[in-house]
This record gives sequence, structure tokens and C-alpha cells, in this order.
Amino acid sequence: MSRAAGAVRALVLGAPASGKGTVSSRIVRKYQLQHVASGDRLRHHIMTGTKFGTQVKAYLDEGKLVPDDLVIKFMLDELARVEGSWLLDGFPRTAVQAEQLWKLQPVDFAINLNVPFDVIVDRVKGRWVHLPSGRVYNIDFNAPKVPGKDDETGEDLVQRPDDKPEAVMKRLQIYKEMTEPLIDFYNKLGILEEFKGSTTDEIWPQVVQFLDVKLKQ
Ligand code: G5P
Ligand code: MG
Repeated sequence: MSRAAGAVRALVLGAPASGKGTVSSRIVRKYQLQHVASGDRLRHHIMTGTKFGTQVKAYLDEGKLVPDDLVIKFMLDELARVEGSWLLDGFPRTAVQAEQLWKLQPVDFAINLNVPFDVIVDRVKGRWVHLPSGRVYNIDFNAPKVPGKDDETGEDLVQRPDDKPEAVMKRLQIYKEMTEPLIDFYNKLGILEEFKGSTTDEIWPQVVQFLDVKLKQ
């Protein structure tokens, strides 16, 4: 797959609810990249009842990973449709996914969000999402203007089935086993940037400082 001149390819890594979606939406707004979030795109298929959505629903509901063969093909097809610069969120999540992506669409840099686990577990309780757009809210952090309604469309917000405590614990355990090793994968490639903090507002200025230089704004 060819790359347009000057196009940037980047990805965000981090544990479940570490703020990947929140930071990504700030990045894409400020730096005009396209947000390609695997979870949002999978949930969209589930919501609209496609054949693929039916195939993957149980994995998401239970907090398990969608098998590599299914998700790799899906995400590479999604990326092939994106023109210009993009920011991946939630993909890759296993060594096999990272290797395939690196082979076919090597990224310029990987941003890792390092947020303490106890902070994360607390956050999901207050998360509400607008499924059609992937916009995410939190009653303690960025509450919607009208409770239960999306700020832009006024449509209903929902809680994710995988935000139930047992699914969250499963997701954190899978993250530790399968996804955390990717930090090392990108570190060895010399393209990892780590940002540490307990809140997105603490992490965000560090990200801006890095991207202002990296993207020469
Ligand atoms: P997802 O959708 O990729 P996760 O588990 O990786 O799901 P998640 O839960 O979407 O990640 P996030 O995007 O890292 O979390 O975090 P977020 O939504 O921005 O923030 C979490 C909450 O905290 C929000 O309510 C937000 O408002 C709030 N918040 C943010 N910052 C702060 C703060 O500073 N303070 C406070 N108080 N709150 C804050 O994947 C879902 C499933 O899809 C499948 C799997 O089944 C997966 O479990 N999947 C894949 N399967 C296989 N391979 C892949 N590559 C897959 N990708 C997805
Ligand atoms: Mg997310």
C-alpha cells in the first residue's frame, strides 16, 4: 500500500480506559490526522448488525480479543480506505498484529499512555459513549452537556457491555499478557514515546510538546 507524500502514520498504545480515545480525539482535532480506532469500528459493525458484527460481538461483550486473522484483515482493509495521515487506536494489540502492521504499513511513531491501573478501574464506571461516532464521555471528567445525550447530535449515550467489572478485569489481564509486550516491540524499533500521568490533562501537554516538534507545527 503506498503512502501519500508527507502523510504521517502513528498509533496510540495503552491499557483499557487509559485514555487512548480521549487523547486520540484531541490529537486528530489539533493535527488533522484521521482517527482509526479498532474498538469504535468493531462496535459500529455490531450496532448496525452486519455479518462481521455478529461474528465479533461475543468477543467484545466478554472483554476478549477478536482473533488475529479476523481483526488484521479488517483493520488493514479499513486503513487502505483512509487517505492522508492516520492515527491508530486499539490496533495492534498482539505481537502477530504488530508484526503484520509493521510489514505492510510501518508507523512513524507509537505513543504509549502510562496511567496507573487503579485510576483506570475507577474510570470505566463513569464512561458513556455515543456509538455512531465513538465520542466518549465520563460523568467525573468530561460530562455531556445534557446527561445521557451526545453533545453534537443529541442522540442517546450508552454504557459499553465490556465496562461491567468482570469484563474490565478480563481486559486488563489480557492487556498485561498480550498487549503490554508491544511497548518493547516499538521501543526496540526506536519509535516509542511514553507519556505518564494519572489524568489526560496531565498527559496532554506532554503529547503536544512532542507532536509540535515531530509534526513541525
Ligand atoms: P477498545 O475499544 O479499543 P480498550 O479496552 O482498549 O477498548 P477503551 O476502553 O476504549 O480501551 P481508552 O480508549 O483507552 O479505553 O480510554 P477512553 O475511552 O479515552 O477513556 C476511558 C474513560 O475515562 C472515558 O470515560 C473518558 O472520558 C475517561 N477519562 C479520560 N481521561 C480522564 C481523566 O483524566 N480523568 C477521568 N476521571 N476520566 C478520564 O476495544 C474494545 C474491544 O474491542 C476488541 C476487543 O474485544 C476489545 O476488548 N478489539 C480488538 N480485539 C483484537 N485485536 C484488536 N486490535 C482489537 N481492537 C479492539
Ligand atoms: Mg477507546
